[in-house]
Amino acid sequence: MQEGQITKALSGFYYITDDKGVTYQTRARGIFRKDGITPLVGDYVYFESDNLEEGTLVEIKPRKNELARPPIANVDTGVVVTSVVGPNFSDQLLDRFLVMLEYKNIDPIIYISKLDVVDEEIVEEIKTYQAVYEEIGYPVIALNVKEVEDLKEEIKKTFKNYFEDRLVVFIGQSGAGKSTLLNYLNPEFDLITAETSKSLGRGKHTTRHVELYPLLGGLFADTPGFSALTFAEIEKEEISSCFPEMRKISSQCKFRGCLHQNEPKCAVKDAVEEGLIAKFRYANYLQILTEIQNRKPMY
Ligand SMILES: Nc1nc2c(ncn2[C@@H]2O[C@H](COP(=O)(O)OP(=O)(O)OP(=O)(O)O)[C@@H](O)[C@H]2O)c(=O)[nH]1
Ligand SMILES: [Mg+2]
Ligand SMILES: [Zn+2]
Repeated sequence: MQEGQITKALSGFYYITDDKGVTYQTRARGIFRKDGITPLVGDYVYFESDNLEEGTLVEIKPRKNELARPPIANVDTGVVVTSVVGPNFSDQLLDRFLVMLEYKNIDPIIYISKLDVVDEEIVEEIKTYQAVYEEIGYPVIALNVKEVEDLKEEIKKTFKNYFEDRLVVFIGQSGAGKSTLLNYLNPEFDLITAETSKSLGRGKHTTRHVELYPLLGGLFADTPGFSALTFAEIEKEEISSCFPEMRKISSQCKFRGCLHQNEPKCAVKDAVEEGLIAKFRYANYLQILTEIQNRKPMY
C-alpha cells in the first residue's frame, strides 16, 4: 500500500502526492460514498496504484481538523486576508474568521491588503487595530508599501517564517486579495485573480476548486472567498474560549460556565471596563453569542 496526501480534488478524482513529490490520479473506493465519508484535500491517505492515472484511494488517516468551507483537512495555519477597501475593513467579519480558526485549532495570521490605495487616516486606524490583535497574540502583517516589486519582496521575507512544514489556508471575503497575495509569493502559481477573470469574462468568484501548492517548505491552499460564516457546530459555552484574551481570564469569573453576558462578578466584563479587553472584541463576542442563543434547536 502507498501513502500520500490529497493535494487536489476535481470532478470526482483525487490527486494524491507522495513524499517523493509524485502525484497520482485516483478515485475513491465505493465504500466511502456508502459510509457518507468524503475524502478532503489535505487528508493523509493510503492508496493503490500501478500507474499515474488509475489509482484507488483506499483509506483516510485520522484528521487533525477539517473545514467545511473551504473543504480541507489537517490545516495548521489560517491567513485571514482582509482588505481595507473593496471590500472595506470589518472587525466583525475578521473576528468571525478568527473564531472559526480558533475553534478548529488553526493558528491565525492576519494579513491586511490594499493599504497602498487608502488615505493616511485609514492607515492610522488599521494601526490601532493591529496593536489590539498583536496584544492578543495574533501576528498581523500590514505592509504599507507602494511599489509592487518592493511589496513582493517584503511579503516573501515576512511570510517565510510562518510556512515551513505547515498546511496554510488563505481565507477571507471575495475580492480581499487572497489570489493576489499567493501570486506575489510565487508568480509561478499564476492563479486567477479578479483582474484576469474580468478579461476571461468570469463572474465574481474567481477561484473554483481547492488545490494545495508547495511553497517555502509548506503547502498552501487558495480558496474561494466567502462572506457568510455560521457557527452551526459551536455551543454558546465554547465561544469565549475562541477569544484568547477571554480564555485567559474566564476562570476568574464568579460563576462556572459564565457567558460574560449578564452575570455578576464577571472577570471578562471587568476587563472590558478597565480597557484590558477591547470593546469592539467584546461586542463581536456578544453578537456571536446572541446569534447562537437565538439559533433554532436542531433535531
Ligand atoms: N492596490 C491593491 N490591489 C490589490 C491588492 N491585493 C489585491 N488587490 C486587487 O483586488 C482585486 C481582488 O483580488 P483577488 O486576489 O482576486 O481576490 P480574492 O480574495 O482571491 O477573491 P476570490 O477569489 O473571489 O475569493 C484584484 O483586482 C487585485 O488586483 C493590494 O494589496 N493592493
Ligand atoms: Mg481568488
Ligand atoms: Zn464572565
